[in-house]
Amino acid sequence: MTDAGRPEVTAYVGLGANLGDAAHALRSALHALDHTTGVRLCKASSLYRTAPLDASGPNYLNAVAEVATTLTAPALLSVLQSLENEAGRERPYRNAPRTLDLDLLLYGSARIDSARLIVPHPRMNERAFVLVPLSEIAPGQVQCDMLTRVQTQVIERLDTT
Ligand code: A4P
Ligand code: MG
Repeated sequence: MTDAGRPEVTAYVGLGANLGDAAHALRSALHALDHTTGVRLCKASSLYRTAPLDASGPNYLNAVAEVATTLTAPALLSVLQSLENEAGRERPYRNAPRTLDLDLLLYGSARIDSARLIVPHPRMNERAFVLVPLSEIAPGQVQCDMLTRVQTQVIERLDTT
């Protein structure tokens, strides 16, 4: 759903969860994003089962979504954080297992470095759980050598949608 006024910007959102019903959390987040004023869901990757990276706990489910949005990047981040909170996200320690994590990966070609938002996401290029689903829906955003650098990370595409 988008509102009139500002031009739409194409943005990419990384989704992850490894607590509770992770598949349900990711699908619910995609649905909620598409029903947020100023946000239109364009594409969603498959779900991927991934080994925790720099983290402990169960395997993650990860995915990436392409949205068209008339929201500013900080406003979009606020939407993502509200959805995390609605999913019961808790932050007991850094990289703790989570019911839902929504990261703003890219916002058009913007480069943002503020106290609460860094775009492109600073660690996205080190992570197969971002680059593989991103390359599925937006191959132009990911060069082959970027995928080569993360090829030892364990990631499995699931057949479910
Ligand atoms: N923040 C700054 N820039 C952004 C951005 N582009 N998108 C700030 C989202 N948030 C951004 O985020 C911490 C702070 O980052 C926020 O206050 C926000 O203002 P958070 O969601 O509370 O915590 P986080 O996601 O754990 O932090 P961080 O540092 O982004 O974690 P990472 O680096 O994303 O790592 N392994 C697998 N297999 N799959 C995963 O999804 N995720 C992590 C989290 C580790 N290992 C993983 C996975
Ligand atoms: Mg996060």
